[in-house]
Amino acid sequence: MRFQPTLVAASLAVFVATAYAADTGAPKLAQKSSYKVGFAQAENNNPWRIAETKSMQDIAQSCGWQLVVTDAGGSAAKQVADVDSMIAQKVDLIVLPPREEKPLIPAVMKAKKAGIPVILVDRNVDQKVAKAGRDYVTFIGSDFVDQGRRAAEWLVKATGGKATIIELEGTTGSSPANDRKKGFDAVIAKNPGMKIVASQSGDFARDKGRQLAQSLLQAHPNTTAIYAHNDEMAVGAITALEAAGKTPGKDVLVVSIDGTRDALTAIASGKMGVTVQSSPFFGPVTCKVAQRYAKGEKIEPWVKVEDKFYDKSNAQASMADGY
Ligand code: GYE
Repeated sequence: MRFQPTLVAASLAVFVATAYAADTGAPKLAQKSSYKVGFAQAENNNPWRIAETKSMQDIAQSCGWQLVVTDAGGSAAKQVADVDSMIAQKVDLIVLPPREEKPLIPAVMKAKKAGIPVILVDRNVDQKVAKAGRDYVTFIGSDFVDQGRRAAEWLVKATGGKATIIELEGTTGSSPANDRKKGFDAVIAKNPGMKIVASQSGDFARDKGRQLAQSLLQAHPNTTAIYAHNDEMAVGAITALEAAGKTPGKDVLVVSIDGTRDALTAIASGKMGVTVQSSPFFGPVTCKVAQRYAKGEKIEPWVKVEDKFYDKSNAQASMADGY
């Protein structure tokens, strides 16, 4: 038989059309007075995650949720297994902060197949593969690209456009690490006097951030600024700077993202420059979105969380925002 490109194209079009016609979108949520809700936390090893888990637990009762919380302990594979067990328990709704963008997609798809709606909170999945409205309800979270941009814009001003920068990246393959890098690096690239001399992952963890900063400072002793993708690594970097005999805030400026109490304290005392807020308090907004969804409302694909900015002028007064 001769190869017939038009026939191939036509049958492909029919196949694609059928696949989409059969797809009725993210599973619905019934209107009930009580729901079994699974919250599959990625890890609970830092103040941000602990505050997020607590926010879910705090809202559970008033939202009519019987909450099942799991802790993947920093393993995407364990998080997939946790979602699996929630599906087996037939929860009504799964609230998921996907540790990494790609590995959690099969879990989202499996829940969809089982007829269980998934709301993504705090981190997103790869948008080229899974889509809000079609595969999961929505993504509730911050604009990470913008966070990185805001941190960089402050640094440009504070240094007069001249800096030798070390970047401490978050968890490899996670949406906040990817996007916080994108936003920051784009602003720096426009400033010829600013150079990122090293950029590596410290996994969003304080001690890994400290160790990484220590070795990068040895390799680049002329560093004048450190950009950490979260406050825990920034606090680790401050410890590394002090151990290296440098004065954080004077010899080396530190900028970061989150708004933890330790970061606000470091800003107030001059050891840290600024932090862009990234709120972990997802309980109330997730409850509202779930209620709207159960009513049959169309949910926007991205429920954006607005973030504040903390610097020397407001860090002390904002201490109550910290966690
Ligand atoms: O910045 C970090 C946490 O996913 C937005 O993850 C979140 C980030 C947050 O471990 O501290």
